[in-house]
Order: sequence, then structure tokens, then C-alpha cells
Amino acid sequence: MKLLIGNRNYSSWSMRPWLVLKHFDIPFEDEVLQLSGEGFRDVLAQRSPTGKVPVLFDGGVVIPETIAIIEYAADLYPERGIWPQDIGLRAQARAAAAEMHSAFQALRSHAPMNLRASHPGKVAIDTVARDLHRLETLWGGLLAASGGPFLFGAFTGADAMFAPVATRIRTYGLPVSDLLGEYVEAIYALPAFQEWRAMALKEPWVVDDDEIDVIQGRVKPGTLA
Ligand SMILES: N[C@@H](CCC(=O)N[C@@H](CS)C(=O)NCC(=O)O)C(=O)O
Repeated sequence: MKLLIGNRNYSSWSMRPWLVLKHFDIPFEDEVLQLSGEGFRDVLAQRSPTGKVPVLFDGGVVIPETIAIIEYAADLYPERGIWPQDIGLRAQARAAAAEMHSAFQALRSHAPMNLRASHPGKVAIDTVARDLHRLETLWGGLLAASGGPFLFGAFTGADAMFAPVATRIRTYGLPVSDLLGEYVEAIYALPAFQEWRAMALKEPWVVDDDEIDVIQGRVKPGTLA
């Protein structure tokens, strides 16, 4: 099984299924495709049916789309607990994952994932306030019900879906309740996350489109080391 991913520092979609495969001890290899540089979109188009990453290859099966990859892993390894066992909780976990996929646009565009960076105060809170409020309700409710440390107690596919959001909270110093702050810490303490992050911090590449100083016009494209 092979997972094609983007730069670890920036590719939030790639991180999600990678965390699932790694945390649940599913054998796989990965390959990083660049998300910047000359011709990078041509390479993506040649390697991925959607021109995007992640993509999972398993024999003749080719699966783009993060949620579909996570579901495929859950189908292959039903005993691993990628989703909660209880049918009601499983539906809630899938709903949370689907909401992550379809919403939180403000956080995604105003606070791009950038694991190596620390930019507290650079995201105007009013631009992301509604998304943060929804996180307080969604994460707060699930954590209160489960007792944590993850949304459904143990780590599940829902936490993998939200892990990049946890990094945005830390990178941009976004204001959250203590309960959500503890959840962010739990994500950072997960061994699979630490493994991903350690590799991300070693990457030399810069993706200007995901650098807040470039997006906000403080730094010219192509000038960040
Ligand atoms: N809906 C896709 C989104 C994948 C996606 O947008 N991936 C980004 C990297 S994080 C990408 O491949 N971008 C390349 C491009 O848009 O040219 C999923 O759920 O996997």
C-alpha cells in the first residue's frame, strides 16, 4: 500500500490519512510530491487522478480523497478502531469528519497549516471567529462527553481529520478554551503526529501560497528561505 502525499510542513490533507495509517499500525509506504516549484501541477496531474494529494494505491485500487482513504483503511482493518465501535458515536465521528471536509473555510484560508512556523497574532481573530466558535461547540461537546483526551476518548479518524486544525491553533496562537487547548496538546503528544512533525521540520521547501507573511503582503513571493 502506498500513500502519495504533499510536503509534510504544509499538506494538511496528506497528514490526515497518514496519521490514521501510522497510528493504527497499518503497513504502508509514502512518497512526497512537491506542492510548489516549476511544473509541480503537471507532476500531480500525472500521478493523481484528481491532480491533488493524498492518493492511496493498493494493488489496482486507486483512492483519492482523504475521507475515502480513511474509510478504506477502516474497511480493511475493522478491528483497529479507526471509528468508534458504538454505532451512534461512529455516526457522530463521521459527521465531524465530513464537517471538517466541507466547512471551516475561514480557518483553512486565513490560517494555512505551517508546522515549522510560529506566527501568533498574525491572523485577525474576527476572520476566524465563527469557525473557532464552532470548534468550541463541536470539540467541547465531544470532549466533555468522552472525557478525552481525544474527541471520542481514544484517537479515531475524526481526530486525524482535525489534527491540522490543532496545529493552526498553535501556529497562529488562536484563542481557545482550556479544554480545547488540552486537546491541541493531546494531538501534539500523539506519537504518529510527532513522527510526521519531525519529518516536516526537516523539509527545506517553502510554499509561498501557505506562508502568512507572503499572503498578507509583508514578504515578497520567492524570498523566504
Ligand atoms: N478533497 C481533497 C483535497 C486534497 C487537496 O486539496 N490537497 C492539496 C494539498 S493539501 C493539493 O493537492 N493541492 C494541489 C493543488 O491544488 O494544485 C481531499 O480530501 O483529499
